Amino acid sequence: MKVKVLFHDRCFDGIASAVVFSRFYRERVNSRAEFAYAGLMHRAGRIFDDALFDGDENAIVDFKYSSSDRLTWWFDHHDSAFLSPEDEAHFRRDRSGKKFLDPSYKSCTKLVADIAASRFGFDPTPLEELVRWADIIDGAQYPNPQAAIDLSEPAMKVMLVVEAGRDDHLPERLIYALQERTLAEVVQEPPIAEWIEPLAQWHEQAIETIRRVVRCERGVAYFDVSEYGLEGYNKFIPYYLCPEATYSIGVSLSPVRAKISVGSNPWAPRPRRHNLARICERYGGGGHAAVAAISLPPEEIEQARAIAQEIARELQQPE
Ligand SMILES: [Mn+2]
Repeated sequence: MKVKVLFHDRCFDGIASAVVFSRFYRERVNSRAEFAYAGLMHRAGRIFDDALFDGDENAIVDFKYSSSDRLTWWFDHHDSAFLSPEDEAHFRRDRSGKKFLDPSYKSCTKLVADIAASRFGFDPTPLEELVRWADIIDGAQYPNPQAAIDLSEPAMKVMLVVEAGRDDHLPERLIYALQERTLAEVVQEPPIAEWIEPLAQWHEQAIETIRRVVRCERGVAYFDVSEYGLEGYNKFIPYYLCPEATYSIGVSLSPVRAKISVGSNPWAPRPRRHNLARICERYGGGGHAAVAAISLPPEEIEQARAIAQEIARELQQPE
């Protein structure tokens, strides 16, 4: 009996959702299930390949819906949860009682924990700390930008490793470890413990790189790090550098995508006035009202820059 769990990759909430789902499934559905994991990333073009759904049960957590009839469980909290109106209609018709969307949740991890508890009798108490941190991290509930880029807390070290780590087996390793042990224990275990110091130095360099290129103009922090090969950086760095900004727009480039990241500053003196998911959907992207993104093929980096500048003009305050 194999359960395939597909999760939002390079994302603390994606990993934590997979942890909670797996433990729930083992405890309340089938204790002899064997798990396999695969991360999903937003990219230009086709996201789901039917080969991904190769379990006896197939679950997606913290990521877009698929209308594949092989998909048996789905949990998401994104505003942009569907790739097409047909997918949305497919979800609305579903009567399995195993597919859930609630964009009012700050984290998908808490959505999985709450539904597993209320509908399936799961006890999420042992995972309370993980659920609480997923809500803080995905919901940007830090007291200030300094706290959002500080690495003292074990959860913040795990977030750094998840977002910036480069080992292919890392997400799976973390998903198994966090089902059994606390965040503080997991960051002291090899090989994760050895990755933290070099990644912490890389994080400091990322702050310096963004400091060099960021322009803070009329409420928008704009930065293009595509020439620096910088990706997986902490998305709160722009607000640490430009505390007055209401919005941030970043352009980055990796071998698989040119990415435009659009975010809003949780501590901004002037509140957010736009739904960023809706803006990004116009360009084929999506996300949440407060943070969203667009992915293009890497060779379309010039187009990505043009879109980023167009969105910057739309979000800037009038002079
Ligand atoms: Mn999430």
